Amino acid sequence: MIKESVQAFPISKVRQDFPILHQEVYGKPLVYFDNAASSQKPKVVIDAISDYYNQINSNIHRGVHFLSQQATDAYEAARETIRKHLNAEKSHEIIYTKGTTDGINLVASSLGQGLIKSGDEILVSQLEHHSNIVPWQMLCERSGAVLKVIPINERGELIQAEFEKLLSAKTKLLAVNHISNAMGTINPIKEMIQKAHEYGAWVLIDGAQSVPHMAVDVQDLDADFYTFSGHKLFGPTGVGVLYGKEKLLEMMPPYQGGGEMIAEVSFEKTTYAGLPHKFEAGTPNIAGGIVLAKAIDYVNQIGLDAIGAYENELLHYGTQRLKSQFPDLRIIGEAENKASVISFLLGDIHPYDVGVILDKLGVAVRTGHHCAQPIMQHYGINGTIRASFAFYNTKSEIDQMIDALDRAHNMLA
Ligand code: C6P
Repeated sequence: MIKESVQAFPISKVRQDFPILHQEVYGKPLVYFDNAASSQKPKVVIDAISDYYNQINSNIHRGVHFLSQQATDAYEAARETIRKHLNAEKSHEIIYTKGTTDGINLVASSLGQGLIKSGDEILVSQLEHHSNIVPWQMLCERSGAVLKVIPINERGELIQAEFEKLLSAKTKLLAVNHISNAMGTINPIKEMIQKAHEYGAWVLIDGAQSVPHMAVDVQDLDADFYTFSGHKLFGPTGVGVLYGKEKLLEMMPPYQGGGEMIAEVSFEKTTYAGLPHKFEAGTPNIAGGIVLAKAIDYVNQIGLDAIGAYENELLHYGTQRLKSQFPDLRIIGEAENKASVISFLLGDIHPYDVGVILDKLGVAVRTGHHCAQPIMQHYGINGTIRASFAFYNTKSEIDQMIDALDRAHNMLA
């Protein structure tokens, strides 16, 4: 029996939209708590993929024929849906990518072609996913720029006083996530962007974990770049978005060369297309872009405020149940402002062993370092067990996880 939320979130109706949730694994009802890794897809999204291939599949921007026009129109209409969703000013500030990692690499690679130089400083934080560390390290190696790291406190929050100390006239870029995937910390990015701008630095926000759970307004935040992945936003894999301010994107050289991104090619000289095509070389993930807009429409129909409030309720219920059930449980990351992610350790049991038992009892969690090894180094651990909730999860599922953890604890402690 699914418990309805006290705020009357339409959970029963929502769950009907996700066919994959209604199955058993190893004879137990599936509980999917690995949403931070990749979320499940509503039927409208799944259907839209087959509609695209059944009805309008064709290459875009280059055909005069009917199907190509249809596909181009749908792809560009989807770009406009994404623009509205992020409240970007112009639709050519929306660049389609393969995902968050691709968006960050695009910016790092482009800025690395002379816009970031030896002696410049790039600020990242100890909370970052490897995708928001390694591309900057590679850029530093190539350019002679220096990487600086904003430290965290014991609750897993960025230490703002340390951040301010690191800012200087040398700071060229701040690259920080909106929400930490490993611990769920929500960072005060609006204030951080404002402070970085006081020193003339550009700011890239890794929005992989925020866009699925909260409304994002890039103009209100004044972010220079904001990037996310479709597959965490209830859309397809292999597609994502990089928002960039027009004046920066105009100034930046292309990331990759090829078809689509040119104005004219000759062996003597090639000129590049304008935005957004300058950054979209080759045939893109056309179905992915179109269907991502369907996922955005779906989420907006439910409402991101309602989603955020419901997920917050799950976070508090889950945290309270875990703490009261297991005296030897340690939560890693207890930020005051936190998204629906609980990372924890059960006594001194290895997270992997717990994950394997939970799986056999139908509960899908992620174990390990979550591609955020610097966080694990901070806490002196190798990894955690991570339960990450989405709006189709329920308190009854949390109860099923607690029962499964109880079994694991009895077997392994
Ligand atoms: N985090 C997780 O289980 P891609 O792979 O490009 O879609 O997203 C990379 C990425 C970047 N930043 C953050 C904050 C992320 O959480 C992720 C993906 C997954 O936490 C897979 S490691």
